[in-house]
Amino acid sequence: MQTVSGAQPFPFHFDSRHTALVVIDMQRDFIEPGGFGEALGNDVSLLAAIVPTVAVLLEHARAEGWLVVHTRESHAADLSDCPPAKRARGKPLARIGDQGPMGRILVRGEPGNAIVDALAPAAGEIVIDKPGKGAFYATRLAEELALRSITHLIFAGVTTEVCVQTTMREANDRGYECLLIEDATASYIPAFRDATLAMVRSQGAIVGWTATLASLMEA
Ligand code: TIU
Repeated sequence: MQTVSGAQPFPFHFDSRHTALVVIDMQRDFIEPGGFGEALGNDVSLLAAIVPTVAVLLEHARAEGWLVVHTRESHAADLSDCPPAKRARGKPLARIGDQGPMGRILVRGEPGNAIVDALAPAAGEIVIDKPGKGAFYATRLAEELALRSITHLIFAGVTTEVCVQTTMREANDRGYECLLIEDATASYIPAFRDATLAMVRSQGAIVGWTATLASLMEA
């Protein structure tokens, strides 16, 4: 058993054999110019800034032997898994499925849908394509975790208040103990990242814990 003493609101305990790192949506579509994130009117450099930190976390997880899960927000080429409401909303410079500089926006298999090179999944790691903001909705994630007796999830990725928070809430309702790494998550709206960190750990870890990468690595 390991303890993250510096976690908030109180120490987080976990067993490496039952722990997975879940890296949410570190895709070119959100992190590089020309993808979905920029199409929504955002400054993607805010997200690119955490790539080196997530890379250190990923190496740590691999060295510790944790299960590693990567997710990608993505849709089928025929958009059959993209609700019209999702496609219609946003501040569309371009919409999901439209042609962009990195291929069709947020469509599975297109260059822009890939995880950034620095965080590329290694052989044997789980990659979950998800049509929603949460990684449990309409995916096999719950089954993959159950098969491996995973009880604790350590989260990183983007964006904090959208796909990371949604997934963490889904996981919390399913009974997982969830820790979000503060400097390995980012938002296009930094105040929303900070608010999310505060709200997940409020009321006695109502959704879960938060900790810096340094305090995780001390554990
Ligand atoms: N727009 C935004 O902040 N996020 C998303 O659309 N998806 C994820 O968070 N991955």
